Amino acid sequence: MSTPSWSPPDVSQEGATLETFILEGMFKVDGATGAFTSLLNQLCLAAKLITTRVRRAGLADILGYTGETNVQGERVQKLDTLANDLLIATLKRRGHCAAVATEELPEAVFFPESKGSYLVVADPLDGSSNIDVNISIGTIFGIYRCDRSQGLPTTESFLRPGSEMVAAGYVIYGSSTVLVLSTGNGVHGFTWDPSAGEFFLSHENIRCPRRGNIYSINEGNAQRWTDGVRSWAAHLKESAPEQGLPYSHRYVGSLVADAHRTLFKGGIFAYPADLKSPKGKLRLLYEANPMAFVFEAAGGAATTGTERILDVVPTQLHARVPLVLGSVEDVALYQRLAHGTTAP
Ligand code: AHM
Ligand code: MG
Repeated sequence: MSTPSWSPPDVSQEGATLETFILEGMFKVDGATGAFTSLLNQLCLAAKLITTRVRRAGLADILGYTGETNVQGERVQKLDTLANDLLIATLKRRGHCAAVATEELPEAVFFPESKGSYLVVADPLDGSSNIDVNISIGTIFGIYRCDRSQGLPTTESFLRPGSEMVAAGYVIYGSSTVLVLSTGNGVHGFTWDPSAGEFFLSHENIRCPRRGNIYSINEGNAQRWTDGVRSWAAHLKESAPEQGLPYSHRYVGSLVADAHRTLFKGGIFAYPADLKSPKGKLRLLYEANPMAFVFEAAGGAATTGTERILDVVPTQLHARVPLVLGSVEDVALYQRLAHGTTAP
């Protein structure tokens, strides 16, 4: 069975903050203007501000609901709103971000005064239902380039496949806060040091094992699954040690937490379409695409079951999609048993 395959940073990387890492990456690109670096730094600042609020949530009276309902029909938690506002305010500064679309808002937010050529998509606080009970939550983000020769971006500017992203990542507010980032070339993890007020490189070149032994799915939905998904889940519970079965089951109910574990330990996370959510539950732009980008860059895979997530062309900002991601062999097995396909 595969074991986690990242190595600790080598001595030369000790003391590398996220900002240093991003800046040194920029120096390697001929003609880089610094705009992308500056935008990543703003996202890093948003992560710092949100983690500070999350860590103080119980003390600062910002747990609980606002009394409003968001565009997804879900009750809005106070921290959801705070994280959304912080992210947008941070991205508005410096002028590199032309527009941002988030899970919390019905429409994208445009910055007409910006000359920037990047679009950001984000789930500012994923796993909201876990906020009040001290379970890991997170922020998920993706970045696209935006062609300003056509003038200001529009909502349609966001309706592009995830394969066009130039960077994506997430922040997990867990037992420590870790920011995982990919600009397409490798995936790196940075751990928040509250005493220094910095993210330090802690997981260089993360690789998702080719196969794992954990499956992650909301088993309470089993009666709503298709026969294919049920057969796949039943297979993973068979007693066949020679085939590495049965798998263990783990399900936090925060995508960032379930995906983060899957990225490091391997195995599979699945939120398939079911009778209650015929198009899947998770959002293509804010959750599925950034995670798929990270998993592919780490040597893993992400699929709807029949199509590569990063190839799906969104028809609307808040489109939902079935999401299955993890180790390449586990994802391939899912596609075969649940959908009878080997694609992609
Ligand atoms: P959220 O973005 O409103 O927090 O909802 C998304 C969450 C994911 O983090 C998680 O994977 C999923 O919803 C859990 O759903 P369920 O409770 O149906 O298992
Ligand atoms: Mg979410």
